[in-house]
Amino acid sequence: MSDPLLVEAEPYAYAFDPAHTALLIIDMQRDFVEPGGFGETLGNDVSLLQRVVPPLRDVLDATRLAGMTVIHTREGHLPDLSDCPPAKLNRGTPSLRIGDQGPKGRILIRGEYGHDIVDELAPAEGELIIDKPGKGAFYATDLHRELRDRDVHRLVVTGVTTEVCVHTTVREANDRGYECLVLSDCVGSYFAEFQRHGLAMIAAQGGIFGWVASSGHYLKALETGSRR
Ligand code: C5J
Repeated sequence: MSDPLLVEAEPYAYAFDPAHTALLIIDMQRDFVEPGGFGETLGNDVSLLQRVVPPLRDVLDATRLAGMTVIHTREGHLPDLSDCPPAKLNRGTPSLRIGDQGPKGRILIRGEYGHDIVDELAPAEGELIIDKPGKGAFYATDLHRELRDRDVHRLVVTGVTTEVCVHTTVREANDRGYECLVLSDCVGSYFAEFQRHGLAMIAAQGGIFGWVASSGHYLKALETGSRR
């Protein structure tokens, strides 16, 4: 095995071997990032999430160039809603509920335009897409098996939202033995304080859930690797 690449990170440097590491892009779907989708029906300002797209695009390009595994997730439900618990369906007072017709199709329903990933980050041929009914990417999906099949033990985690699907997935991954690096400018929240505290919670206590670094530090490590 070659020497691992080192990323300057909190709480200390994150070491990874690109051959055993995947970039995980969580729920960069129109339903969360663009107006007229699930995020907006909950009363959120979606422009805050759009900031994530340019740095994440750079990370995606460099990760593909490095030949690493790239995995995309999408949160959503079957058209008959049989995989959507009533607790999720009936929660709160959104302007439209999951399954209702919105400007981008039925809200958070698989196969609808709004459910798909934004154009800038569209999956390339051969990249795995995990459709998940929950907030965590491991719940009711094949993600753990797919990662084991690829001999992947480390995850570079990006996407939205920081305190919901990113956090849930990092916690699930951590409990399954994965070492997660979260890229601070490639994850986004509708709430500035949740973004700040969500990131702090991951790296606190010696990295209780994982590591946090900027995309610049991750890209620098990949560049160093390609010059070896
Ligand atoms: C939410 C997500 N926020 N992808 N989903 O409901 O974080």
